[in-house]
Amino acid sequence: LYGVNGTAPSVFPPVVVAKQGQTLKVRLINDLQSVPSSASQEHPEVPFTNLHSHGVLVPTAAATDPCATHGDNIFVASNGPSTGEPCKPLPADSQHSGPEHGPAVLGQLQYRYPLPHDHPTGLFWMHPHRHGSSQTQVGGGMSMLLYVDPSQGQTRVQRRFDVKWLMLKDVHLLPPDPPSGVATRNIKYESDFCGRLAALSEEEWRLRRGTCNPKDTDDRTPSTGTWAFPVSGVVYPTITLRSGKPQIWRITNASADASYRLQLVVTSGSAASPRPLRMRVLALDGGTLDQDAAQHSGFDELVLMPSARAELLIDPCELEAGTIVRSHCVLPKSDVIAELRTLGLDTGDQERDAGDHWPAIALARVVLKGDRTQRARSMSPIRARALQPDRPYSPTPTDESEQNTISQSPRTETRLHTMQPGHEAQSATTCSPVPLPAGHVRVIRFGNGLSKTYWTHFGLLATSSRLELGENSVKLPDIDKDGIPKAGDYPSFGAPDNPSNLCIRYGSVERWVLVNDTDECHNFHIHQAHFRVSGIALVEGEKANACLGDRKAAKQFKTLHDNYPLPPGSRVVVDIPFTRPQQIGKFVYHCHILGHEDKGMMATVEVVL
Ligand SMILES: [Cu+2]
Repeated sequence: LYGVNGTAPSVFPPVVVAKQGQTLKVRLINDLQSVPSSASQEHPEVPFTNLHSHGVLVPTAAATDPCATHGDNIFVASNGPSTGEPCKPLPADSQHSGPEHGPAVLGQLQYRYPLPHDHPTGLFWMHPHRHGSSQTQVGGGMSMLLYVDPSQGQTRVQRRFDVKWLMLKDVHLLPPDPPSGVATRNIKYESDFCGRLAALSEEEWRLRRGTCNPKDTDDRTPSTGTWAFPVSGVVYPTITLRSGKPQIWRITNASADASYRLQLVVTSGSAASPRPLRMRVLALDGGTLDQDAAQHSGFDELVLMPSARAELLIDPCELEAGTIVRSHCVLPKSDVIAELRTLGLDTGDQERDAGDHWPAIALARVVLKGDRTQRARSMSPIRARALQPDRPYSPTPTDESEQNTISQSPRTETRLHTMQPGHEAQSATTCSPVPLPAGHVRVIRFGNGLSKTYWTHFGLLATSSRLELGENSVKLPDIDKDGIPKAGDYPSFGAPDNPSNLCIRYGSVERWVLVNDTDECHNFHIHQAHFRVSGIALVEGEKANACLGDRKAAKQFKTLHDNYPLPPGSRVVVDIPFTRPQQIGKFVYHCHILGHEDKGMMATVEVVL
């Protein structure tokens, strides 16, 4: 749980809203207590923690002195309060960690995040990023939202809407441990705790309001605990839309591991099966959709893997809750009652015992207020632009003609972002980029164990190949001939001389092919960078691609993402510009299912001049 500026720690701490060009200064106070081992389900909690600003393009600025001010540097951690001094470096031999963790301190950590003037506006978030503890700490509730507003503040269009923050984070609550009295979260919970995924009757949905019990017993206080799915800290809240006042929902999946498959359904009226409403998506994962994409972004359901975010336009007229006559909308006289649900999601094939099985939960009651006056309102088109500043951010364009080569062009040919004063990044070079073989692109393979025995092994294997990109195919002739590597061939984070730790020249735009060699979904994330998706190849079958949801259409989007779902067996081609001076330094790329990240599905990137 986080407390901010003196507020009590909460599952839903205050939202930080910053403007482009502003500098955010954060003091991290580590009040984590060691959990007694009798109450812990796995191992005693070692209270190392730190902070990461997800999706935010600021320098890592790893200070040599761990007590000095850092940028978005995850290679430093605090090991709890210090007596006397606000910050005291821990000797290297007492850090209980390998060199991959970086230095640690007792006491406070200082962070400084200078947002560039052209930083993308949108929804981001902050959470701890200590390798090995990420799942426990984020899953226990440690996260908060960060929104970047245009530098001139909210536009007139934005003020037309009511903004709702919907922070989704599941918490598994156990009864208090009798000897210690500590209420703990069972960190070994099973994703099928509430039973395997199946279609629910309306009667069963009523038993799933905000929580589910083990295998759906009616016992409200079972000894094995309750699994709660609060929305912004409240279990099954009511969200009310005043008539004629549309809302923007800013939704974040801040769960450590759980995926959501959101649907908004009308439950009032006499229909036996409720009707889904089309949701308008304006932004995904910190990237505003372009106008054309937003116009066609009517989604019946929206899949959010861990750390995914979406901004939705919730207008009763757009939702087809009203009657439309000649581009005017008339709301019904009486209220329409709807429900925001997650339909549940398999991230792997149940029959092959792969992946996780996230439950169906009724998340919130939604009241669309009626209009007794039956006034006809003129309808305005969807404006994703409403989320953007007047002068929009324009990313460095990638070279469309260079389909099969990474564009490691001379730096003079790549438009670089200018450095603003005070945004200096780390410049000490510790690696030198090794060019890929001629005509090759970088390939990142996601791997894990092939049997239950090796299930805890997760890793990333960086390699390279020529690329043959078709309409719906991604062929890698240099590696496809060799088949899928053995489970042990995917190095885990911290492995010595890890070939997946990359060294990249500042100024390059790299094309990466993300290859999911496993039977379950992963969610690719890279720090300090936004990327564009330029090709997707999927294995056949709707079930296999559940975690992609309606993003199947998203490959035409020009949107810059900081996350992207990788269905089992999929290949996703992304172009990543390393053209911002803030990117110089060392950071990580990883799967954002934090159980996978903690088990090693992460590697480093170092960008050098
Ligand atoms: Cu994963």
